[in-house]
Amino acid sequence: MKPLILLSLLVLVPCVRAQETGLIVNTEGRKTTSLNGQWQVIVDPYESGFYNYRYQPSDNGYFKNAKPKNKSELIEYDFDKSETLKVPGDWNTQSDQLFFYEGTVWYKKSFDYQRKPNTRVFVYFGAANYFADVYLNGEKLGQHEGGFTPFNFEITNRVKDTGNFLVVKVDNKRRLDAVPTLMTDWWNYGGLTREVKLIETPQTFVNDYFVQLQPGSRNRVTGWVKLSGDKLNQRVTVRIPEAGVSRSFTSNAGGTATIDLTADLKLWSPDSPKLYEVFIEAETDQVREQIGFRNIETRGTDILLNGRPLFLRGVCIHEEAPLRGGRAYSREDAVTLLSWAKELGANFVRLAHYPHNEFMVREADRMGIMVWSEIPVYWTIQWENPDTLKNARNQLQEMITRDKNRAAVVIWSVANETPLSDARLTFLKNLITHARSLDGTRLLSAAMERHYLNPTTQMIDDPLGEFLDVLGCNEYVGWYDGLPEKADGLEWKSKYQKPLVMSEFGGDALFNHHGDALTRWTEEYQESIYHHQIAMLKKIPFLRGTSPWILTDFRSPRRPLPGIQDYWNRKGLISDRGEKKKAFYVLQDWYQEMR
Ligand code: GCB
Repeated sequence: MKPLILLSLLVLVPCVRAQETGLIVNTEGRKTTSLNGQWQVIVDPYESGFYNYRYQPSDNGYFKNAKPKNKSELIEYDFDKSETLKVPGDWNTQSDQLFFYEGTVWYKKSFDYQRKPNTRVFVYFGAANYFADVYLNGEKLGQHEGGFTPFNFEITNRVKDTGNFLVVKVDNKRRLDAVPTLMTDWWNYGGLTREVKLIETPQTFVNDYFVQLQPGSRNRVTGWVKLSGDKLNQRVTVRIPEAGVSRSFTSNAGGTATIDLTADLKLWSPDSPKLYEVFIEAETDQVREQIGFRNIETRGTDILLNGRPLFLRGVCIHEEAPLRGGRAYSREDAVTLLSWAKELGANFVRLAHYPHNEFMVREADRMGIMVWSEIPVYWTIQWENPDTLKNARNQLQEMITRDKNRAAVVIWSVANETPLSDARLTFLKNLITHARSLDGTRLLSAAMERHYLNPTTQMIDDPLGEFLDVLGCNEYVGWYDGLPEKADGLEWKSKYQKPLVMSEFGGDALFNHHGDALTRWTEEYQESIYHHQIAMLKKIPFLRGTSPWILTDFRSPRRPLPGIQDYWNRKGLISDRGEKKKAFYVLQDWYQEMR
């Protein structure tokens, strides 16, 4: 082989991908250094910081953060003289020029870091939408695909005491083969949308763990602890002091200890969201965490929490920042959104249409709100593309890895409104099997479509239903499908003896826009949809939950109607300014009745 060919082959070898050391869970419970704040950015619509003029990857791109070494040297960028953007945060709502921007933005943050001897250091990203190429001190650490899940890279041997520069190329161009694909009904907020931090760990540390009640049991806690490092064979202790538990296990040569213990526990529920302080202690590391214990299962058409049938009084939520708009990312955002859901009378939220930031699930744990969490397998994915499947599996895995110890999470959902085909069924079955192999303690669902058997009968018989624990169904009777009264004469049938969650219904209303109940976009029209829907829903014998669309108005490029939508989907029960619409109170009354 000619040296030149060999060289070009070497260049094509993919760099390390994220997660090779394993996604680190519970970052709040570890020693971290925040890299949040202002980052210097270069907007690069042609990706000239990445490709040369022949559109070949350049080895001298912006990630080098180069400076002219003398007055004659030509360098056409300068991070230090560039604008800044706040991290976490989307770029669209931080700069008017970037409002509709879809493409590449380079982010740079300089930092010093004195690593303690015998420690390891990782850089952790809560999320970057959509594709991230990450470099430290001019060298590539790796890349990550998927806009809503965390990833980390080890930098132990690369981080210097002073003068580090971390550069991230974030690209949010939509792609036909991506997850989600080209068409969505939400804003494609780009950027480092969640927190960025450094995590320092001992040489061998507790990388991940799964500590949950065994399905069907009230007192048996099972799971595993996974160590990362070179001293993998260790004694691992799980302590729950409040429950008088301290049990030790031994990790195997691969660093995994299997956990199995019994404890007298007060179970977690929305009425009593009990969380225990749990200590996971290895010989070389320890992590502390708040964990709730509860059982969620189905029997026939019932959903049982801790053995008791319940109705999921829910609402859908997008990760849209309350009041200020843009991507939500903070604990305060989570508390505001979930408090509104509570005020509505909800004991359940559907976090649409992708994994939300970790504060949402942690606050849901504290506030006693059950969660449906999903991946953006939305509308028309490339079902036959193996890379698309790999990507969806990876996003699913990262979501489950991050949130599997949250009692609040009761449902993993694998898809939203995906059109029937054999290829789609194969794809989704693969995801379901994968989810079950990672976590056998949650219910699996998907938001399916339904069809009319005749003008007054809605039928749920999507073949996917066979593989789900809970049937999810979106319907827009009264909005896309007839007028609100149409709901009155509808009967619902299902092929499956399984619980149904009506995972979406609703219609748009501009806050304070009034008219009669047949005038589109008015609060009265939306209110009327809710009245007719609730009357219809009450008659569905196998209905065990509802999550109408949606808690608050959210930005969508598909919604241009001037004076009404102005690029907002107005199906919120609450406006983008926090004002409650009439329908909010209709649902609140029903949920009050259902308690
Ligand atoms: C749906 C989608 C949701 C949309 C909603 C709408 O069925 O699942 O993402 O935003 O309808 O408002 O049309």
